[in-house]
Amino acid sequence: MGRRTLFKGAAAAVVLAGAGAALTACGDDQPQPQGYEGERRRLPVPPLDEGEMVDGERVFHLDAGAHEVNVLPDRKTRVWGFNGGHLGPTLYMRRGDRVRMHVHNGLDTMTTIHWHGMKLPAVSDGGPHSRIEPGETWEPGWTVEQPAATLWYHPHPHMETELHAYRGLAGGIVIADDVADGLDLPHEYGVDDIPVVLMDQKFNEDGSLNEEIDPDLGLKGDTPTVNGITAPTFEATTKRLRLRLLDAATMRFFNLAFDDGREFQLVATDSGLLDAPETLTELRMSPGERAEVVVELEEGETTMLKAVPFEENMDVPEDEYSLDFGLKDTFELLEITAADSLAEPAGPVPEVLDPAAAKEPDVNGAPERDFALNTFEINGRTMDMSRVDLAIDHDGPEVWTVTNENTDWIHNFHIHNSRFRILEVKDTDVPVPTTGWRDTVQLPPGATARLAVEFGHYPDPEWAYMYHCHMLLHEDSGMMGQFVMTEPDQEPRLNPVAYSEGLHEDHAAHAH
Ligand SMILES: [Cu+2]
Repeated sequence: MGRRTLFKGAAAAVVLAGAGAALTACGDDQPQPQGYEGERRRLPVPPLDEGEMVDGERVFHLDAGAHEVNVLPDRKTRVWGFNGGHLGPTLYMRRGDRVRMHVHNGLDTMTTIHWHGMKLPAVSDGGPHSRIEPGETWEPGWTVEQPAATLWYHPHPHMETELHAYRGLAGGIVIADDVADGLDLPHEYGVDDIPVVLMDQKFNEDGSLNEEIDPDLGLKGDTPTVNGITAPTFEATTKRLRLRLLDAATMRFFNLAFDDGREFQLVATDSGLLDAPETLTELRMSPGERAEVVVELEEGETTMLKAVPFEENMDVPEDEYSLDFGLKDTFELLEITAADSLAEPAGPVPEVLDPAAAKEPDVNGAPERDFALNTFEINGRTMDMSRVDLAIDHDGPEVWTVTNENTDWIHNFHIHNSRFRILEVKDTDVPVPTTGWRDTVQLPPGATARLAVEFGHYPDPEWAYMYHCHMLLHEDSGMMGQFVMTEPDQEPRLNPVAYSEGLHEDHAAHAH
């Protein structure tokens, strides 16, 4: 077990506490969110963008920019988003589609946009190498070769991901396929199939975002937002709702439940449908994760989706020297009111969803790799854009064993261009969610997770994919590494343009 994590905040607090002042570092310090007084506002539903079919490609246009919006009911906040608003449209694409993105950077600073959860060539992945300078347009393309799922897109610039994501540069992606379309699950977007983008922020008196990055907790906020506003309400017109939940917060884990403790059905995790639904009353999510849940409503009733405390605080010690990750916070997130008359579903939620999802990868003889996360390092190193940490020269699965060596910090672990099954989580009593196909795993202090990982196979020795902690302060502080997919016995050789000067027109992703 690793050493106890040392961090600047605690050291400072100890010095200041000399005269016996009370410390309030711990979880009973419930933040008072802003913008939750008064009447609730209607939940904004991001527009569904199906792209435009051009020469056999599904073509999307995203224009990143800054905008003044009412995140809070009574004050304007300057935020970032795509195509004229806060956050971005929900992109709709189908398995088998060839897609092409036109991502224009209308901001005054460089950023990158990553397609989280997508299997695709590294040159199109949108990691920190794929710089989009102000005024430039990046045009990656790929073929969607994976099952129906809820993915998302978000910024990934080197050491600045947290701030860019905090400002709101994020949106959802719905991948559809025939399996998902054939199921009797809600799928009318905005009516009974609802994106729920969870974030948290801090606001100054004048409504502007408080962008002070705490050295230990980054931009963890005190005010949660859903689809970009505080205190939303959604009026349901159907008896059954599908919520596509996304933890798009920079640092915050959410334990989601309804205020009346009602059961709901988990039907999909990060990478797509489960083979069979799972009945839950609480759902734990960490930054970057998605989950699709189905909830049943009675006519005329009201229920509230809440963030409720992680009872065991995810094994983070509750003393004045440990960080308060907000795991004991309670928030009222999304009110759902049911109309007096609700459309009935055709039948019960199907007992079988995607039978193919039950099949685990055969990892007999698969290569094994170990990753030790400790404060801001993975295997004793912080991120270096010019260093390839590992090369994968085959198209089979691998077993990755990931350990959180910190005894009082939580982490999670996300792998680009992949999906995985969690074979085992050990050395913890925390109930880590393990069902289904995922691209992100939660790691309580001391825990080890064994993952059977399947990668998209797009050999290219010049472009790297990332693996990292998705708590964005941790990622920005170096808790990230790079892997390259190669042909057998091929040496990785990162394109120097990709990490020194940025990606320019003549190096655009069209090559693939
Ligand atoms: Cu972390």
